[in-house]
Amino acid sequence: MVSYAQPHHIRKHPPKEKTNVSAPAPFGPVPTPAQVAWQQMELNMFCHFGPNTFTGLEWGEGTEAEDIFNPTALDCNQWVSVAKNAGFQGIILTAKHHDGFCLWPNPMSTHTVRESAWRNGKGDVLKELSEACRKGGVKFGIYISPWDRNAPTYGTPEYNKVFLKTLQSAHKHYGPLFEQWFDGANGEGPNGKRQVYDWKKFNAQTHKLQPDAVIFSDVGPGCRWVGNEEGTCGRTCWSRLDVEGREPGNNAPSQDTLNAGNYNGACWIPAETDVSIRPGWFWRDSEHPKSVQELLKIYYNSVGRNSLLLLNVPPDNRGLIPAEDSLRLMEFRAALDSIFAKDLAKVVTHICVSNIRHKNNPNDYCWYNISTNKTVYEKTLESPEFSDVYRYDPFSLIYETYDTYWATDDTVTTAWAEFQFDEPQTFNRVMLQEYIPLGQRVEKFHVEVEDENGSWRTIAEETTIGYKRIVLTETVTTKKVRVVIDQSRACIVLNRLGLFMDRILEE
Ligand code: FUL
Repeated sequence: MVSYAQPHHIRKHPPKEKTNVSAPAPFGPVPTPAQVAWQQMELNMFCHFGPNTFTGLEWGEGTEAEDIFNPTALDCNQWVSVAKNAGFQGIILTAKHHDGFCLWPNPMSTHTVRESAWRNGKGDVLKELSEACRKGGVKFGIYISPWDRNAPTYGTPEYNKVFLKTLQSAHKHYGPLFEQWFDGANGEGPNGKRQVYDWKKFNAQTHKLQPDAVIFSDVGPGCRWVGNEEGTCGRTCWSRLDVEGREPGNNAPSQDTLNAGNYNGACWIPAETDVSIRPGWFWRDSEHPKSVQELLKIYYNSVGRNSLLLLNVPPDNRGLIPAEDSLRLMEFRAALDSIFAKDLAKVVTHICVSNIRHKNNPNDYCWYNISTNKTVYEKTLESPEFSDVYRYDPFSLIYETYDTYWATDDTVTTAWAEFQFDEPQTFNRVMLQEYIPLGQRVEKFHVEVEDENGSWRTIAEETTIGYKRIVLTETVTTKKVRVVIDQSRACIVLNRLGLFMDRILEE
């Protein structure tokens, strides 16, 4: 066996730009830095908690006595430690659900923790959780439902002012927030009327008070609902959406559109997949968490399809994440680690690509042609030039540094990258990432492997990649794998290619 150093040991830092090759121009709408940071979180925890935790309802009436809310052992540090150990980057809490009950002493309401018996009306869940998150290094976000079945002004123009002040009271005291979650539900209030929401003002004030908070709703503007609550993002998923003339709720794009995005959508509004670990959003004694297998499927169908997974883990009536959920999350984490901790692509010995962005680079110093009829560039780990730096190096595909990528010439929208190994590798997951700060480009690709007889076989054909795509394949053992980008809407800009073996959901 040939011994070689693993490339990520050789080059710890992102390559510096050594040539004067210009970077690819952005294609279409692109994410803001806050949207990129949000997407990189990948896995967040949702906490539905409030009067429903004590009544067993999914949608409270708004008439529940405040005293119903009385967790006996609330400990937000426990929520944070469960979240951290499970690998969640952020927590989003239902600060106010449709029943109107506020988990903080909102001055605009008389239906809050302040009016409850819990801690003699001195408790504040938003304060405790935001502090626990800060201490634990987990980002904090809130869900504040515009629909309010308790607010007396609901259904009148006055309510929009009350709601703006409600937002303000939460945004001013418990930030920084990484996400503001707006539900589109728009039912009747206590007087039987529906509200005409002033979304423009809700969003503008949120941006002003919490500039880094990505705003979730059916239509963004920061991120969008994935169109279902089953944990399934579209197999084709564009992070682009047309929202002109649209609003959350009844006037939202169709659920299919939310699931797949719009091919030519004018705005960058990536999909967020919200789903509960249990059948309901709120805790109930009679319900139990999903299996690790189900959670893994959800992970592949969300994070693995260019979406972020917001997994709801509801605290119980003690104010704690139940042991069975936290155990399940630890099993889920162990499963993810068993699959993704070892990236087989990193033991690659040769990477060949059909094109590399190199025009204006007169020396073309570390690549040479290995094919007569195609322009193919190759660099091996043994080659002395390996430590040379090159900005659009296909070896960027195996480095975890986010801002380095393999890119093709501007006119090249079909290309392939071939990975060769000294020893056969066995895998069934192919992970790809586009460098989304420059937009989303790929619309068709496939994966091929070479068998022992030297013939190539296609093991997967897919459409979009986006921030992250994990392709599920049969289990293959091979010394050569090729990712072929069949169609891209502009030159190809890929920053990761990983190969993994999943022995838990082997299909
Ligand atoms: C829905 C709400 O109506 C549910 O109660 C839950 O909060 C879910 C996350 O969003 O639209």
